[in-house]
Amino acid sequence: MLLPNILLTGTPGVGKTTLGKELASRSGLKYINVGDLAREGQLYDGYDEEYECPILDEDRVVDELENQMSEGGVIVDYHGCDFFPERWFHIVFVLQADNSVLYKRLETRGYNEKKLKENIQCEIFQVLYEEALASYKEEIVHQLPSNKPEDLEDNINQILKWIEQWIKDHSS
Ligand code: DAT
Repeated sequence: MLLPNILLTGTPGVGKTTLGKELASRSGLKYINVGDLAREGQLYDGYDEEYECPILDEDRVVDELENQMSEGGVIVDYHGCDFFPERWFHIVFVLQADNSVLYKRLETRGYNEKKLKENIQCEIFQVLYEEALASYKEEIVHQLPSNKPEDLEDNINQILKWIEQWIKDHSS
């Protein structure tokens, strides 16, 4: 059976992991968190002194994922989307949260003032939405609100329906 690949992107803290894991458990698709994958495989290319974090080796991440992505049925979660091959994804969701909601979530994570400010600005300027529109066909890019538990439930139901329809359309 053919299965679609789904990209979940958006500013850190918008709820990609929460949605991705729940969606995977309810759909049977496989969930991949690119941050975790990079950490486990040490897929890094240097260290960013200013942001005090390792720099992702995007080419190695793509190589690492290629086989699974060609098989299909993968949900990918990452706060960036311009380095994945466009052909990988059948649909792209950009999660969005209100500033005050996102601020609280990132504060709880213990982000420092600079990191907090930059991530909030990233959300205000819709950086990830613009990046998604520049990287994928406009008609497959969708914004999803991700402020409250009801949003999570709505998003899951909506995506499950989309998956079901995609499978129907691609069987035969
Ligand atoms: P991300 O993977 O985008 O960094 P996350 O899934 O770790 O984000 O979520 C960050 C926090 O927000 C976490 O404590 C769970 C909470 N959260 C996520 N989606 C939510 C929603 N729709 N309603 C309420 N809280 C949510």
